[in-house]
Amino acid sequence: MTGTLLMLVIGCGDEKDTGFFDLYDPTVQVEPSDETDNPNEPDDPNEPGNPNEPDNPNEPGDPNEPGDPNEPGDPNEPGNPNDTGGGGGTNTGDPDIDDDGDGFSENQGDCDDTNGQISPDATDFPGDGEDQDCTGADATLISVGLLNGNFDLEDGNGYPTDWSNLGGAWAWQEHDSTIFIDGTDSGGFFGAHSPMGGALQLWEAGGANTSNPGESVVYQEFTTNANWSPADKVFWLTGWGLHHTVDPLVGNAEAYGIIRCLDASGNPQGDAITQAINAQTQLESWRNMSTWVRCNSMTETVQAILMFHQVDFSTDRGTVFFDDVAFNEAQ
Ligand SMILES: [Ca+2]
Ligand SMILES: [Ca+2]
Ligand SMILES: [Ca+2]
Ligand SMILES: [Ca+2]
Repeated sequence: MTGTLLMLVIGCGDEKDTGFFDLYDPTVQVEPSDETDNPNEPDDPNEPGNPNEPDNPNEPGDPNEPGDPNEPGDPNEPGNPNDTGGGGGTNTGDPDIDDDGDGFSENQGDCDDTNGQISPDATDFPGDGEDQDCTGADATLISVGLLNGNFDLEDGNGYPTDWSNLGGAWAWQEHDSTIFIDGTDSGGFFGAHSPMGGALQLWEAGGANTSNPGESVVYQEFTTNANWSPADKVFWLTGWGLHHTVDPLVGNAEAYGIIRCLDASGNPQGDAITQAINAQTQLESWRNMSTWVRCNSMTETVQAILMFHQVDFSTDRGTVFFDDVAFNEAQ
């Protein structure tokens, strides 16, 4: 709104004052820019540099005149602390200059001062062979301690062992033998994931989750202790999701994974959501899902969450299966 208004104001001004910048100012003496330079006359901002005249911060650098901190760098002139080197944009080689503009010079820990995506503040994506955060090595993923991520263990009530169920929503484990539809127990529609084990089944809460209507949720959480803290760490949640012709997702029903960072009072300090399984997702085909987030310094607890979400209780329906979920921190 403000931007639109500003543009309108500028537009009106331009229309009314078209000639403003052309007004003649008798106090400014402008010499023609195409005349031959004269070593004895005052400097001219529009003419090429002259080695014998005083330096001018507005004209291109001259290889033989002293460096000017405000002009673009010249490869042959004496060192200029603010220039970007001959041609600009490449590394000057000066370890005290932040050449790529990421906030760190070499002496401040930038291990690649020609790449603004690499610095001590960058996120190091694990397993890509690149050390984006300048620790000296590519990040690796270390388990946070997620249990029963393959959903092969269930408690006496048929719920997945070690997972908490939030708000009375409907979410629990099913073994493939109980949902198998073609009469054999050799894999069925679970395919590559848990052909003989369990998977998490989530479906619509239909309002049964009174604290978060429309959500069916299971989660595990990890809280600061004497040996570990989630503060300032990057977490990755990965897993597989599937829906099937038996009870496909319809309407705006969808399911996804979430990482949520919480402070000591339970207030959100950042989160991230994976790709969703929804009505448009190919049926009977496991989809790989992943996301990552850097929890901030206030974070005391981090949660790995799997959710089925409805917007409209009457039209958003179906069943989603999750399997082989992992929750890691990057180190
Ligand atoms: Ca830098
Ligand atoms: Ca850099
Ligand atoms: Ca990396
Ligand atoms: Ca690293």
